[in-house]
Amino acid sequence: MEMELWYTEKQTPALGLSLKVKETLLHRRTAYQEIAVLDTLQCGRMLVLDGMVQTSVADEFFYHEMITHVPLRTHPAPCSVLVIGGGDGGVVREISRYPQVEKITLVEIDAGVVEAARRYLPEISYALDDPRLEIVYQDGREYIFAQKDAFDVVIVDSTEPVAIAEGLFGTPFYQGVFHALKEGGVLVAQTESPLYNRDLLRATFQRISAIFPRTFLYLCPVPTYPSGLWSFTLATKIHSPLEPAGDYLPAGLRYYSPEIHCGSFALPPFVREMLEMGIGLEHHNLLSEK
Ligand code: AG3
Repeated sequence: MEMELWYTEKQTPALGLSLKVKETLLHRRTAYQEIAVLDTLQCGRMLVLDGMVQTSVADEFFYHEMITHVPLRTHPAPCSVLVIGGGDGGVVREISRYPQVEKITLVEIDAGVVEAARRYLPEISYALDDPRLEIVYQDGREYIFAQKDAFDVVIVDSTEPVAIAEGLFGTPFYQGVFHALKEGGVLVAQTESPLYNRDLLRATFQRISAIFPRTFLYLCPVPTYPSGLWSFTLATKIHSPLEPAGDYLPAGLRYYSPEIHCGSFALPPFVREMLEMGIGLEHHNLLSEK
């Protein structure tokens, strides 16, 4: 009789996501974190960092398309793009679809994530071979402070704000990003679940909107992430994502479309209220433009 193996991420102390596992392809500890790649029956290969599901072959496209195409099409002419975190290569793959992008920089703290993705997740990581890409193995927080006026778009594809990623959710880091961005620059950061991470989401939105002239929140589903509903905070120096300026739309996308782009900024009342509670009505225009 075959033994059944299941992996459970405890998304809250009282709720878990369980997947039946065919095979554990990798399980190792690096200097930074515990890395696992599991082959699951439901979602195919899945990357798990410190016990938290980062991406699966079955549903990575929701997150990777939305964290990339929304900012890249908000900027009228993205040439130089920085990704912080993102060692699995999913965001780099989406950026590499744009012919006008000349330079992609990936700043990942843990070379172990890049190695794992190259070896076990080729459909997510293949663009790590794009000749326009430079990979820097460094803490994104240290890296950003040395950059001035260098990028059109910065994408923060981090893990949860614990341990190594904590510094990527603080005011000094976002100030660094502001200075690293060129004049028409756009920042996007993954900001967790609006259901399970309310305080973090509110605090992060508040920090970013205290630095950038314009700050927006958008949502998309990610079936394997806690609560299944995910948020992204997008901030700009000039442009509005509600009127996307980019005229290039990559072919073959599976979740992103121009209609989804605009629709994703429509916030359910419980999310709007949550943010308004934190930022006070004087900054409320940031949420209600148009
Ligand atoms: N980064 C955000 C993953 C957060 C998931 N949280 C969790 N499972 N508790 C994803 C990186 C993908 N490139």
